[in-house]
Amino acid sequence: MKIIKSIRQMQKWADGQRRRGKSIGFVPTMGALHDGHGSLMRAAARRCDSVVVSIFVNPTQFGPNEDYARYPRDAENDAALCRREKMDVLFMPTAEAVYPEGHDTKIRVGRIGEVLEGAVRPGHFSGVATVVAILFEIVRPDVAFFGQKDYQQTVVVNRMTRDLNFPVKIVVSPTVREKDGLAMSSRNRFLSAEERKTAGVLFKALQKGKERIGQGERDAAAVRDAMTLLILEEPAARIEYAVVANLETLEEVSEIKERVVLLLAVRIGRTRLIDNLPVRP
Ligand code: PAJ
Repeated sequence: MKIIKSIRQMQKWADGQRRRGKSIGFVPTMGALHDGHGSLMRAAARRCDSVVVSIFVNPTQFGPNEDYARYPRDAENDAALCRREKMDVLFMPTAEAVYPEGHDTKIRVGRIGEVLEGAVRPGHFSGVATVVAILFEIVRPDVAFFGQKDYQQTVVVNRMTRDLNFPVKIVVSPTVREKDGLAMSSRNRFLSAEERKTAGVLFKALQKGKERIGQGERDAAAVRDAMTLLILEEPAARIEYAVVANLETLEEVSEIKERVVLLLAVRIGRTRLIDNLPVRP
C-alpha cells in the first residue's frame, strides 16, 4: 500500500491508473477507522480495480464549539486497517495543502443542508461538500463510497454530484453496527462504560418506530412519539431530534404513504450520536 501525502503525487498516481485503463474507487474518511469504514473499503475493492482511502480531519466541517481538536487521530492503526483491507493508496494530505493560505471558495449547500444536522451544525454540510469536491477533483474516482450511517451526508453528496455533474458514481453502503445495534462511530470511544450501555437506545428506538409502521401505523407523529418515549426512559440520554422524514428531501412527513427515513440525534452525556433507519410501509 502506498501512503501519499502530496496532492500532486496523488493526482499523478490517479492519472497513471486511468492511463492503464484501471477504474478507481474512493473512500473518503476522517480516520479513527473502524469496521464501518472497513465495509466501505471492501465494497470499493469488489467494484473497482484500485481503491484510494483518504484520511483528512476536515476543519471546515467542524463548528467553533465542536470537537475538531479533540477528534481522535490514530494514523498507525488506520494505516494497519487499510493494509489489512488491501487498499492501494492511503492519501493523507495536510490541512495546509487542502486549504492553502488564501483559499476562499466554498460550496454552498441549499435547503437540504440546513435542516436536521445542518440546523444544529450551521455550515457543517458546506464544509463537507467543499472538501468532498476538492478530494473528488484530486482523485477523480469512478466510484465513491459513503456510509448510510450519515444519511443526510449521502443526500447532500448525491445532490452536489448531480447539480455539478461530477463524473463519479456515488454508492451508499449499509450501516455497520455493534452487537446491541449501536452504529459504529469514531465518537463511540468517548462513551463511558455506563454511557455505552445507554447508547443502545438509539437503535432500539429506530426499531420501535419501524415496528409501529409495520403494525400499520401511518401517523408520523405517533411513530415519532413512540421513538421519543423509549429514549426518554434513559435519564442520561437527551434527544436533539427524532423525526420521520421523506427519503430525498428530508422534510418531515405527517402521513406515512411511501418509504421514509427515521432519523435520530441524541446526546449521551457529552457525546452526540446520530442514527437512522429507512422504512417501507
Ligand atoms: P467519517 O466520519 O470518517 O466517515 C467516513 C465514511 O464512513 C462516511 O461515508 C461514513 O458515513 C462512513 N461510516 C461511518 N460509520 C459507519 C458505519 N457504522 N457504517 C457504515 N459506514 C460508516 O463522514 C466523514 O468522515 C466526513 O464527513 C467525510 C465524508 C470524509 C468528509 O470530510
